Amino acid sequence: MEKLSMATAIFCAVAVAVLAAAVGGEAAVVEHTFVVHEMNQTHLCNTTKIYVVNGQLPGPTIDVTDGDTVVVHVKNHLPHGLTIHWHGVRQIMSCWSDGAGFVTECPIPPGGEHTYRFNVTGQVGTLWWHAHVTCLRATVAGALVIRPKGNKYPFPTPAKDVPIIIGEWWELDLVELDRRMHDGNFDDNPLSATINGKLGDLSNCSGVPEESFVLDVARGETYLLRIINTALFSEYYFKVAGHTLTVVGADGNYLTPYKTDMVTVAPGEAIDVLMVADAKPAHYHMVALANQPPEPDPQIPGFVSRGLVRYAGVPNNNNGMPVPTPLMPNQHNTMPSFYFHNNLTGLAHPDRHRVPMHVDERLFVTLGLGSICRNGSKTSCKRRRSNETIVVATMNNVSFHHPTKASLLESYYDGKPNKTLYTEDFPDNPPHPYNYTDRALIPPGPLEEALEPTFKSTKLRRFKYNASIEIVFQSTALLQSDSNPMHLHGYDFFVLAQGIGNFNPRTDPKKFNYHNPQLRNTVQVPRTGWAAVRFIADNPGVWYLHCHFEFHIIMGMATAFIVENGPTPETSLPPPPPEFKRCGANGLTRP
Ligand SMILES: *[C@@H]1O[C@H](CO)[C@@H](O)[C@H](O)[C@H]1NC(C)=O
Ligand SMILES: *[C@@H]1O[C@H](CO)[C@@H](O)[C@H](O)[C@H]1NC(C)=O
Ligand SMILES: *[C@@H]1O[C@H](CO)[C@@H](O)[C@H](O)[C@H]1NC(C)=O
Ligand SMILES: *[C@@H]1O[C@H](CO)[C@@H](O)[C@H](O)[C@H]1NC(C)=O
Ligand SMILES: *[C@@H]1O[C@H](CO)[C@@H](O)[C@H](O)[C@H]1NC(C)=O
Ligand SMILES: *[C@@H]1O[C@H](CO)[C@@H](O)[C@H](O)[C@H]1NC(C)=O
Ligand SMILES: *[C@@H]1O[C@H](CO)[C@@H](O)[C@H](O)[C@H]1NC(C)=O
Ligand SMILES: *[C@@H]1O[C@H](CO)[C@@H](O)[C@H](O)[C@H]1NC(C)=O
Ligand SMILES: *[C@@H]1O[C@H](CO)[C@@H](O)[C@H](O)[C@H]1NC(C)=O
Ligand SMILES: *[C@@H]1O[C@H](CO)[C@@H](O)[C@H](O)[C@H]1NC(C)=O
Ligand SMILES: *[C@@H]1O[C@H](CO)[C@@H](O)[C@H](O)[C@H]1NC(C)=O
Ligand SMILES: [Cu+2]
Repeated sequence: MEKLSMATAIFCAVAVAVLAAAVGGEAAVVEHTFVVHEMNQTHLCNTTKIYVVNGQLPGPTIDVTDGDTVVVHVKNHLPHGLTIHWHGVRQIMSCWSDGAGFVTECPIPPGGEHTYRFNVTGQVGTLWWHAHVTCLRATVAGALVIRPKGNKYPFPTPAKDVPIIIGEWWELDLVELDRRMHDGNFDDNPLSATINGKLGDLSNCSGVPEESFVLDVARGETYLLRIINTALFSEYYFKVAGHTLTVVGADGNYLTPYKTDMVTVAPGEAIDVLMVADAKPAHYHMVALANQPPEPDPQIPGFVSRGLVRYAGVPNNNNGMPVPTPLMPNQHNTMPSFYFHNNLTGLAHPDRHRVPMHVDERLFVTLGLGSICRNGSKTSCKRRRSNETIVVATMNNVSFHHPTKASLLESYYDGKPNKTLYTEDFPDNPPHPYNYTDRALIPPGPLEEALEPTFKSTKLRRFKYNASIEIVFQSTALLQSDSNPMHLHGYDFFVLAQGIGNFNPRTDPKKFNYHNPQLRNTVQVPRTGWAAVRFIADNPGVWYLHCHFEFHIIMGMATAFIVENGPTPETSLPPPPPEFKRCGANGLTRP
């Protein structure tokens, strides 16, 4: 019976685009049904239970035009609570549809459903969607493609566009993974990287290689690759042998075309590149390789997935010739990521995208790790990776305590801020300045012991409507020297500059690019470096700000911004839409 209804539901889960206006009208309503369910999949001789939408991995692509309305009916057939976040969608005046678990809504209960409804306005390019509770987003994720009105691109219209979703294959159950990470256990790793769900032929079991993602091309045609990193763990280097890539967009905004042989994509980022099939007709490998800081940082296995670009008319054996594989950087060299991101600039901005020149609120935010005592003691326990501590992550020495029974937005909106749920004292600066990028902060030290004690709490920061906000993020070397892909919900920010080492407030602002900075929803704050961003707080609501490395967000590298209402109804957050389901006593939405 249950099986039957599931099959029916999946069968019916097709996208329906209804033209809202008559012939020639522009805005459409694009409607999907997402059935989220368990499925078995076998890789590397092992059958694993995974969580997917409509039987697909990666999940279905939502394909819309700028100005459309998106309606997604999510049916939760999992034994766990679930929310879906529309990553990068500005959600102007529709914070209620953001889908961030315990931030904008409580999870949809097992067997429950929820309708998300939002407009996509003034954005074009690639965004994506993913589960925003626990680690389910490793497989509950897909692309959200936004086409320009009239299909008018600022570059030659590509023959075809192809999502390239770089992810990971986990053998461990993702809910169990989440439980272990909450408990401070970070010993689990994925088995392989994936490209569009395929592990690729560099992985095999008993000599039988895994399937590779294949991109079929015709010579002379231009392809728009929409490269999205949905991985929980790593930033990736991506290359195609024998081909140059031209970066033309990121996070739903155009960029000044930038030619390169390699793209770097951190978790949370979406990078649009053009690839012209202008090489000698043959087969070519594409490679996605995870990078990581070198020792003394803790090491994880190197993850890689290899795919194939296959020209039409070339026989399967590639005419007996070896298939060229791109030469990848050393996985421990993180500088190519810095150079890549630092080379990107925005394409001339229309008026509404003008860089704010004044600053009302200035935040300097350090990103690092710390530890809390396992036994609940505030201060006394053995530090330095002893089993008496749980390693956590911090922003300005606050480790975010995720609510588990209520949502921040509902609490704020109801106007009776429950002080036991959150406070509004997220600090604008780190409490004690120190040499943030000193390598001697990485164990075995010796400097970390005094700095690692920290606390868990739910500290938010409130902003007036229309305030101009500058944030300088500083990646530290405290306990480890990872980069941090920082993602803000509900906004795009201008990335004014980035640098290696400690931010210098006297000299570094002179490097700010006010002319054509990139507009992003995720900024890859370089390893032991900084990035400066600015935005106008013109979208009221409660917006999650967090690192998109899953282990960092679980460890507490997060906060949320409250943006107050403006003076008029048009500048104020409307009441929850009729479909919105309030949080019940058990921390799940009421039926
Ligand atoms: C997956 O496989 C397990 C073990 O064989 C089985 O019990 C379970 O019903 C399967 N799940 C699905 C969704 O097919
Ligand atoms: C989306 O746009 C339509 C048409 O402009 C408008 O009526 C509707 O209120 C908007 N919906 C949301 C959720 O903002
Ligand atoms: C298969 O995966 C499960 C976890 O899903 C793991 O416990 C088991 O050890 C794996 N078996 C092999 C042969 O790798
Ligand atoms: C299978 O994988 C192993 C270990 O990665 C590798 O040494 C071997 O060459 C692979 N075999 C095949 C047939 O690809
Ligand atoms: C742009 O990339 C090149 C090649 O990696 C690098 O040499 C150069 O320093 C980068 N430019 C900037 C401004 O970082
Ligand atoms: C926690 O452990 C430390 C050191 O072992 C001990 O000094 C402290 O009293 C304990 N605190 C609590 C609340 O149990
Ligand atoms: C910590 O490790 C020590 C020695 O390995 C062991 O005796 C002790 O029981 C452990 N404590 C906890 C809280 O796990
Ligand atoms: C405030 O929130 C806490 C934690 O969710 C809850 O235990 C408590 O009952 C709430 N208090 C009020 C007055 O709503
Ligand atoms: C901070 O640490 C770095 C790396 O260890 C070192 O090169 C630099 O001189 C230190 N800066 C200061 C101000 O001490
Ligand atoms: C964080 O705060 C704790 C408690 O005040 C302090 O011991 C620790 O040194 C601080 N760490 C940092 C990085 O500021
Ligand atoms: C927002 O701020 C700008 C610049 O300070 C000002 O010109 C504008 O009138 C403000 N808009 C609103 C709605 O407050
Ligand atoms: Cu991080």
